[in-house]
Amino acid sequence: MAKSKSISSHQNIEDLAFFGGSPTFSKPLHVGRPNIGNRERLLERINDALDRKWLSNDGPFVQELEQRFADYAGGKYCIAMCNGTISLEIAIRALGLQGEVIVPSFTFIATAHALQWQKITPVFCDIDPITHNIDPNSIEKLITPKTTGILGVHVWGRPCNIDLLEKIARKHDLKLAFDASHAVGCSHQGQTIGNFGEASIFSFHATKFFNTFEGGAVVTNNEQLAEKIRLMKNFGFGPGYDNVIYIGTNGKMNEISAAMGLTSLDSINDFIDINRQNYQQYCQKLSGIPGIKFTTYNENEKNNYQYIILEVDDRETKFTRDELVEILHAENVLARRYFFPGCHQMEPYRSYFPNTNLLLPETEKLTRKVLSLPTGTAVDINKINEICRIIQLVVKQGKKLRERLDRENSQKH
Ligand code: T4K
Repeated sequence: MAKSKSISSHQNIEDLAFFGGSPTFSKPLHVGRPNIGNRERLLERINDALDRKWLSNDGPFVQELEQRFADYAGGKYCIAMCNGTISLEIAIRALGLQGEVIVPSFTFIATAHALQWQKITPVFCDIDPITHNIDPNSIEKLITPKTTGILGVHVWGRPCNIDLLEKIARKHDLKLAFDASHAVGCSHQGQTIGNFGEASIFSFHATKFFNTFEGGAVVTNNEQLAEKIRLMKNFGFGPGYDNVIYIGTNGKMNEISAAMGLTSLDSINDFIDINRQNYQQYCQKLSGIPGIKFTTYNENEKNNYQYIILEVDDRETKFTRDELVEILHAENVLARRYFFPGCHQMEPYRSYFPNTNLLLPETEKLTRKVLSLPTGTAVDINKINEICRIIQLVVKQGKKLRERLDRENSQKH
């Protein structure tokens, strides 16, 4: 675990770096700092690949990773690819989705773009404010004769309401797939997350707790779908040489990424343990603070605890989420506003569907409240305590903070 360097404990609002005090941390604490497993083992694997002179195109490390990840994610087949976005695009295409697909707006922009890139209209659905996931009760009114599928997202690794989504998909004869980018290592009702829907798509980006530098995968129990995806990610090449049998693209994962993936898999339980300890510490320090809602994980399921998520209710705290983010940034805590402002408020969707915000009241509210704090191997218990101390201080002295912020704002104008 990283050694703590800081630390200046602020006692008063005036001590905050935002108002000219010295920052709590001398170096930035990032959200999404990559986990690096056993470096020697990684370099050994990279050396193996260099010695073999087999660097890409379904190499031995990619094959091993696919096997191990399929077991880990709980599906029969895993197709590793160069990133999560291409994995989404290829899965969507292989599933034959077209026309309109229902998807939450509260997700990373890649989920929506993967549809629009293929001229499929993402029809944005509102979320359940408790789970932050697509609200099954809002789906049916969005279904039209053009709807071909539902793409759920397991936001923060907490599973969607899979049972209800399956029911709706069956009733309306729609394909159901999941963007499981956040959900490596998670379960739903005791079953690993790769078991649900037609396919689950994972991201192994550097910012995810399990990473392959860049990378992603589709996991499915459907053999034909898996074969189609394999063709598509490799230019449509069938067996033998010069044998193109399908339209395809280049979605291949390289051997260095797979070496990182295998090394990350070796340490995945350690990564999760660290995330869990961090989560428990944050939970202990931040639960019960007025106006700050701490997002919890269901302890009866497997979780990766990779996101530490707060909601700021500015009616109680007297400061807004954005003000808190600025205050934290000044202290070198680079909190993030995932997923602000929601896909529907980003281009091209904002121009295509200018009134979608009216249909997404819960998404609109959440995108103004939510923030994500640093975790993983980048922090330790002392750093977490200091981060929480800043939050506790600004909440406790909220009235004073509001007055000072208002004073500074009025001087600026
Ligand atoms: N679906 C969902 C639900 C997703 O969350 C994502 C990706 C995807 C699909 C698409 O999967 P990929 O095609 O990416 O595999 C980041 C990631 O780039 C993105 O992968 C991720 N979601 C998203 C939630 O976060 P940004 O724009 O926030 O990245 P950036 O550059 O601001 O980095 C985030 C933080 O991480 C910074 O504080 C710096 C730190 N960082 C980043 C990198 C790359 C490091 O410390 N080291 C690094 O190597 O999107």
